[in-house]
Amino acid sequence: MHVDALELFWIKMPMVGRFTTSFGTTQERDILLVKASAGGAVGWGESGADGLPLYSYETARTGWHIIEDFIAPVVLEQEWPEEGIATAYAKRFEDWRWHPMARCSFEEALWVVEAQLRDTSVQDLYAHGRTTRERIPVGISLGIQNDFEVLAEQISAGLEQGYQRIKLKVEPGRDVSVVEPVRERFGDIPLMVDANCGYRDDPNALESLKALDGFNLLMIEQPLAHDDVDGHAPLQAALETPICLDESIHSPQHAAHAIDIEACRIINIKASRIGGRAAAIAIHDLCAARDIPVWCGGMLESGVGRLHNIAMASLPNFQMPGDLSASKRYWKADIIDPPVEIDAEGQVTVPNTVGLGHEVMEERIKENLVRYEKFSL
Ligand code: OSB
Ligand code: MG
Repeated sequence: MHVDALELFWIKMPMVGRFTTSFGTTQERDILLVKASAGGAVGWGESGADGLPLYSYETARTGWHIIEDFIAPVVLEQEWPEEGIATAYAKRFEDWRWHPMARCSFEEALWVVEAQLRDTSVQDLYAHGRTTRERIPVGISLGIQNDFEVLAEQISAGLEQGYQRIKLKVEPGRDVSVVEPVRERFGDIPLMVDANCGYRDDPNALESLKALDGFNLLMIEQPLAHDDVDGHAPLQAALETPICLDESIHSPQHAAHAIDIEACRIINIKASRIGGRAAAIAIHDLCAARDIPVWCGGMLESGVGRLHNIAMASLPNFQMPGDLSASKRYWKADIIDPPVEIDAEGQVTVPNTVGLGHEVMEERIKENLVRYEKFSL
C-alpha cells in the first residue's frame, strides 16, 4: 500500500482564557495538524508543539520543516504493509534523532488510517488486547494567576464540573503561598502541582519543595530541568511527596533510567514528547511491569490530539486522572464534532466507533489557517 497524500495544516486557535506556566503564557495556540490518505482511508494527527520553543525545542514551524523535507518524501515513496502501517512507520523512523512531536503527529494519522482499514477504533489498536476502560477520570490543570480569588473561582468551577483532581502550576515564590490557602479553603481535595522545570536554577529548590511536603499533594510534577533526570533522584529521596516526571522523559530508556535511580515515582505520558503512540505505550507497559503509575498529560491539544490522548489513556496503567479537559475549557470552538465533554462524575467516555470516533471539521480548521500544503507523488 502507498500513502497517497499527506496534508499539513498549521493553524492558530484562539483560547478561551490565558494559560500561564513557569515558562510563559499562551493565549493563542499554534497547532500543526497532519492528514494522511491511504488505501481509501483518511486519518488525522496533531503535533503537540506550540508556536514558541518553551516547553520543548519544537515548534509548529520546525514540525513543518521536518515533515515536509524529510518525513513526507520517505513516506510517499515507500511501500507500506496493509496491516500494521502505523507500527511500520514507528519502526522506520525509530532511529531518527529527536523531533518527537513531528514524528508523533504523522504516526497518529496513520493509526487512524489503520483503524479505518481494519474497521475498528483507534482505542482498540492502542489497547492491542489489553483490557481498557470505557470511561476515564479527568483532572484539570490551572495556570498561574496573580489574583488568588481568580484561581479559587477556577478551582470551584472545576470541582463543580466534576473534575477529579486539581493541578496547580507553581514556580519559585508562588508555591506554598498558593497551595496553603487552597488547602485552607478547599480542604482535602485531590491536589497536585506542576513546576514545569521552574526550580532548575533555584538554589533554594530543596527547601521550597520540602515546604510543600506537609500539604498531602498527590505529586510534584517536573521541578528541575528537562535535561536533569539525575538531579531529581536526591530531591525525591528528600521528599515524601512523589515526584512525577514530564519534560525529562523522552523514551522507554529514559523512563527505565528514571525508575532505576528513583528520580520519580510517577510518570506523565505525552506521546508527542515521546515521539509517538507506540513508544508512549511501551513506556506505559514498562511502568506497569515496575509498579509505577502513569497518567496522560496534555499539551493544550485541539480535539484531534485530545481524542488520541483519550484513546490511549484507556489503557490499564493510566491509573490517575489525566489532563484531558473538555474542549470548551480551552477552545472557543474546537475542530471536532462533537467536542470532548466531561460527565458529572468527571469522566470522559472513550469513543469506540471506527477511527478516531469524532468528525474532524476541516471547514473550521480552514477558518484558523496560517499555512497549508498538500504533498503527494
Ligand atoms: O506541563 O503538563 C504540562 C500545557 C502546555 C504545556 C505543558 C503542560 C500543560 C498543561 C496543560 O499542564 C495540560 C492540558 O490540559 O492540556
Ligand atoms: Mg507538566
